[in-house]
Amino acid sequence: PVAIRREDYRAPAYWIDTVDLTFDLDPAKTRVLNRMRLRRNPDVAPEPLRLDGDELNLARVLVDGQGASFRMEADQLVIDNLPDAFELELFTTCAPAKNTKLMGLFVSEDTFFTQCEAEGFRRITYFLDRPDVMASYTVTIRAAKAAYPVLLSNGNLVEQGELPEGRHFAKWVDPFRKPSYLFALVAGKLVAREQRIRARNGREHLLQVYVRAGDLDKTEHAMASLVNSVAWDEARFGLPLDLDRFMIVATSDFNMGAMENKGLNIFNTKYVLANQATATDADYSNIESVVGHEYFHNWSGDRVTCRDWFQLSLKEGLTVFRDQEFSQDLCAEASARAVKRIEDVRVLRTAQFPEDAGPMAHPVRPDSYIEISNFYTVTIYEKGAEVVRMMQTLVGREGFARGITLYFERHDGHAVTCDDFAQAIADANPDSELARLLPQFKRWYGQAGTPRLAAHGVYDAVQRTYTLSFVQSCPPTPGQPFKEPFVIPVNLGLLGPDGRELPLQLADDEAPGAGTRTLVLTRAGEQFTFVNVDAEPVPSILRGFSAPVILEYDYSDAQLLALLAHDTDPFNRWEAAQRLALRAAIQAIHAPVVGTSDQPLDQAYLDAMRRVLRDPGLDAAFKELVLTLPSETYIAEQLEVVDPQRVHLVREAMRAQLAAGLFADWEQAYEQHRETGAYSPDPRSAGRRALAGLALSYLCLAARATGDAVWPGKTLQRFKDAGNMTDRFNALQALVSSGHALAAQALARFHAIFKNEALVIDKWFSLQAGAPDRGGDILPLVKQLMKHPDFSLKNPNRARSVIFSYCNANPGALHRPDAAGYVFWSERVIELDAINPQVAARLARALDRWSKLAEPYRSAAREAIMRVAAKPELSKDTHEVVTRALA
Ligand code: HT7
Ligand code: ZN
Repeated sequence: PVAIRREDYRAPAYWIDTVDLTFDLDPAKTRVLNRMRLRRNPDVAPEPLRLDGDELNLARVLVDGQGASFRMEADQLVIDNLPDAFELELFTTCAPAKNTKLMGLFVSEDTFFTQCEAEGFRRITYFLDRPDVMASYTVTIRAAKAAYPVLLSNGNLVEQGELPEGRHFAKWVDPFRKPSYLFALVAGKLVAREQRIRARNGREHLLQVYVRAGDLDKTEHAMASLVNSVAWDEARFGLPLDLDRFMIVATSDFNMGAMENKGLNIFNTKYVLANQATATDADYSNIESVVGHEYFHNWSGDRVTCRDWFQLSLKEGLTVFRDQEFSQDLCAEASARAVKRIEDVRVLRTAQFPEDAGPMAHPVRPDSYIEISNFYTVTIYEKGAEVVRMMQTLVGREGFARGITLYFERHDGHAVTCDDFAQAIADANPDSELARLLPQFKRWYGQAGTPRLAAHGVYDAVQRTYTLSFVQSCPPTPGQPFKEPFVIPVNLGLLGPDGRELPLQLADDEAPGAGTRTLVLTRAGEQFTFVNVDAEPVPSILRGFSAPVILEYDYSDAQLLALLAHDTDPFNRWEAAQRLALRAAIQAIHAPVVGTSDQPLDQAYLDAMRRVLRDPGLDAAFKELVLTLPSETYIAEQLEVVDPQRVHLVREAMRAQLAAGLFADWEQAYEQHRETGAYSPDPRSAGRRALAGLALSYLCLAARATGDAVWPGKTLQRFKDAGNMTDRFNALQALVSSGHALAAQALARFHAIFKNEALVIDKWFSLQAGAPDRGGDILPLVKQLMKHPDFSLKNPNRARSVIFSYCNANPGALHRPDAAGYVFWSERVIELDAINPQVAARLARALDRWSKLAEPYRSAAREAIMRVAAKPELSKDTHEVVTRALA
C-alpha cells in the first residue's frame, strides 16, 4: 500500500457540476445509472480523467451519448481525449447484501443504507471521490414498494409515484452543492417521529427521526436533542437550519457513531434510541451530544467542508468543540458544566494522550496516511477540539463567535483548510494574542505529541513576590524528532493559606486582578513574578484544563488537599484528588511486594474522600467523579515500564480500601441519593444516580471481603425493582464487578427481560467481557460469550460489546502472563479483517502501547502483532496499524 502525502495535494483536473443518479435497488444486484456534467479545470495542466471505483461492475461508458474508449488502472476508470465540457454516463452494478464492510451501499435488517465518508461513494459509482469536488445532486430511487416503502435521499422530495410490477420511485433534489462523501440514500420499512419547528428567522422546518416500527417509543429524546441543537446553533453562533426538511435515520449496523450527510443524517441506533427502561443516563447524554454533533456539521462540515482529508480536523475538531459547548450550555447549573468539562478531559487523557505517545501519533493535521479511515482518531476529534478551545481562550467567547461568523461568511460553499479557519478567527480579532502569535499557534496543527509543562513556584517572603517558572518540552513522535515551543494558554489562580483566592498582580500591572488569569506561554522556558503576595500561595495551574498538556508540578500532599478542599475551579479540585490517588498508585506499584491486601491509600486521602462525600455544598455528580479512581490505562500511562497485572492489583487494592474505609459513608450516600421519584435524565438527577451506583458497587465490594450478605441482597432487590435502566444496570454492575455469586442470576434475568432489545443485550455482553479479572477468569468467559446464539461478528456493535470490551477496555484481563489474551486478540483481528477492515483496524489498536510493557508481556505482544502483520491479504486499514506498531 502507498502513503498519500499532504504536500502532494493538487487541485482536481476536472470539476463535476451536476450528478443525476438513478438507483434500481436490489440487495443482490443494484443497478446505478450515473449521468454527470463535467468540465476541465482551467487552472490545471490537461490530463486524463481518472475516476475512483471500488468493487463495482462496469457495464457502460458514454461520453456525450456516444460509446467511449476507456481503460482501467488499478481501481480507477481512466478516459483520455475528453472535450473541455461534456456529459458522462456510467452504468454500474454492485451487491449491497454482500457488503460486510458497511461502506458504500449496504443492507442492514432488510433496509438499504449508505456510508460514503471518507471514500465510500466510489463503491456506488465511479467518481472524483474527493471532498473538494462539489456538485449538485438529483437522485431517483426505484424499488419494490412492499419491501421498501420509504425512499430517502438528500434535500427535497420533488416527485414520487408508482412503477409497473409493484415498484415505485422517489426523486430527490439537494439544493446545496456537496462533496460525494455527504451523499446518502435510505430505503426500507421505516416509521418516523415528526416535529415541525419555526426558527427564529420565521422559517418552518420539518424534523423527522426514522426508525424501525417497534422503536418509535424510543425517539423522543433524539427529537428533543435535535430541536435543542437547531435552537442552540442559531442562538450561540447565528447559524440557522438551511433546509425545509432535516432527517435522521437509525441503523443497527454501522461502523461509527453517526454520519452528517446533508439533510439525511444516518445514525447508529445506539445514538438515537432511548427510553428509561432500556437506556442509561450515559446513553441519554451521548445521544444529546451525537445528535448535536451531526446537526452542527450542517455548517461546520457541510456548508464549509475540507479541501482534502488531511484537513479532517477542520470539521471534526471544530464540531466536537461545538457539541461540547452545546452540552455545557444546556446545563442549568455551573457545577454541571464543570462536570461535563471533567468528563471531556478524562476522555482526552485516557484515550488521546496514549495515542499521542504511541506508534499512531500524528498531528491534528496529519502529513500522510495509507488508509484515511484510520485517521478518524481521538487526536483529530478530541485534541482538535482542544485546539479550537484554546483559540476561544485567546480571543474570548465573543471574539470567537465573531471569528466563526467571519469563517462562514468567507468560505460558505467551499472546501478549505485548517489554516483558513485559524486565519478567520485571528482576522476577526486583530488585537488578540491569537492574531499576534498565529504562526506559532498553528504548531498545534503541525506537531504531534503531548507537550509537557514543568512548573515551579518560589515565594520570597521579604519581597512579597511569588515567581512561577515554566519549562515546556514535547517528546519525539514518529517522523518528528524535534519540536518547537507551542503557544500554551495557562489559566492560573493562587490560593492563600486560608484557601481563599489571592489577587493576581504581575510587576507591570497597574492594579491587581481578581480570580483566574490567562498566562500565554510561548517560549521553552519563562517566568512570571507576582507582586504584593502576602503569604506563600498554592498555585492552581491550568484551570479548566486550558491546554492539552501534561502539567508537572511538585505539589506536596498538603497542597493537593488544600486545592481539593478550597479551589474555586472545580476542574482543579477534581484534578487534586486524581493526583493524590495517582501518586498512591504509583508508589504502591513501585513498592517491592504487592498483593490485594496491600493498602496503597493513606488515611489523609481516605479522610479527604470522606469530607467530599459528606460535603453538602458539592453536587452528587462531582462527588462521583472525585471518588472514581484513575483508570488502569491512565495509571499505566504515567509509568515508564508497565506491568499490567501489577497495575490491576494495585487499583483493585485501592478500590477495596475505599470500599471498606468509607463503608458507613457509602451506606449513607446510597440512602441519600437513591432515586425514588419519576425518571428524568437531567444532569442533577443523573448525578444522584451515578453516586448511588458508585456507592452500591463499593458496598458490594466491601461485602465480598467480609462475607456480608446484606448489601448484595439489597442490590439484587434494587436490580429487580429499578424503575429505569440506569439504576438497574448500576445494580447489576455492582454485583458483577464485585464478583458476587448473585451476579449469575441477575445476569440471567437481565437477558431474559431484554432479549429483544439489541442495544441492551450489547450492554449485557459488554459488562461481562469488561468485568474485573480474578485469576484469569475473563478470557474463558469471553470465548464462551462468542458462542452465545446472540453473538455475531458481523454486527459492529455486538463485536465491540464483546471483543473490544475485553481487548480495548479490560487491560487487567487482556495482559495475561500466558499470552493467551494476545493470541485471542490476533485471531480476532484477522477474522474481523476479512469481514470489516475498519472495525478490525480499530481492534488492532488495542496493542499500540506494547513497547511500554514489562516482560514477558512485551515480547508476547510483539509476537502477536507480528503474526497479524505476516498475514497475507491483510486490508490496508489493518496493515497500516500493525506495521506502524512494529516500526
Ligand atoms: N463524519 C463522520 C465520520 C464517519 C465515518 C468515517 C469512516 C467510516 C465510517 C464513518 N461513519 C461516520 C462521523 C462524525 O464525525 O460525525
Ligand atoms: Zn463529526
